[in-house]
Amino acid sequence: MKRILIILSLLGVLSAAWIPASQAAVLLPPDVFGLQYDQFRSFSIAQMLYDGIVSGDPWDTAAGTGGLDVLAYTGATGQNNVNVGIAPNLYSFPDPLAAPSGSTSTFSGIWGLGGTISVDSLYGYLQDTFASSIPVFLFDMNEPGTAAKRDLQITAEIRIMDGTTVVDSWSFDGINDGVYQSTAWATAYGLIPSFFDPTTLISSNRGNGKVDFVAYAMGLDLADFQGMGYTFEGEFNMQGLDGSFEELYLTGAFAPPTTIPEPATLLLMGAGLLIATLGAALRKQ
Ligand SMILES: [Ca+2]
Ligand SMILES: [Ca+2]
Ligand SMILES: [Ca+2]
Repeated sequence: MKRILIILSLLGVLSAAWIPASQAAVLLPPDVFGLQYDQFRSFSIAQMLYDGIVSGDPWDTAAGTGGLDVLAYTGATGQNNVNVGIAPNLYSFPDPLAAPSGSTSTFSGIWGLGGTISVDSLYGYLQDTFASSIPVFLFDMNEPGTAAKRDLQITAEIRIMDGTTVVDSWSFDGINDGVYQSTAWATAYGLIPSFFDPTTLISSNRGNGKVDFVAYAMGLDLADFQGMGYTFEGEFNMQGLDGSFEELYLTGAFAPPTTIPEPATLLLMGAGLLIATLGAALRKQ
């Protein structure tokens, strides 16, 4: 009996070790499918789903699914970032920035202002939850569909800080020069052309609280900055805000593409373009 108990308890230890401790990050498609906004690359999920570049989960899931993502900006009241991640490795971060709710069309704020987000804590959260060290941003757009209102403009900068000194930074703006210009607005488009059939316009807004854009800062890997007492902050500016509020999440659920496309991928993309062109030509007849 004692021997059976020992075997059972050993099995228990082993099976506990087999439970995945984190949810593996899903790789983003090659950069060619995204748009460059200075030092960031942004992908439209609606466009990629339409073009068949990605499909199903996790692309089609709702924003903040399962409470694994950190909320950096929202208009929903009472939201916080207490105990985010997979138990027992839970992390807490500052409350999200408060999005304006209809009364004003502009926003400006810094998440992590004053050194409230430790790089080590953010790195730990990404490692323990997604086995990743790269923060990726999810944007749930919420603009009305009319031509005058469906776009919005953004600039942003992610900074690694040593006290009040900037150690490194990544700019998101409309001038691709590696320098942050807070008023060089980059447009988040409400309508985006199909990659393979540019005459077809797809709505970026997927509705129902679903994520619309995934973006990452090129070259940002917290593994390069952990263990040094640094802090993390994100400055976000927006204008052209209409309708309800948008939401911005930080996650490790997705990870940047590791390399440039393989020759086989390029061949497939070429075939896809050829098929799309033939399809468009046939439809015109
Ligand atoms: Ca949306
Ligand atoms: Ca707008
Ligand atoms: Ca710039």
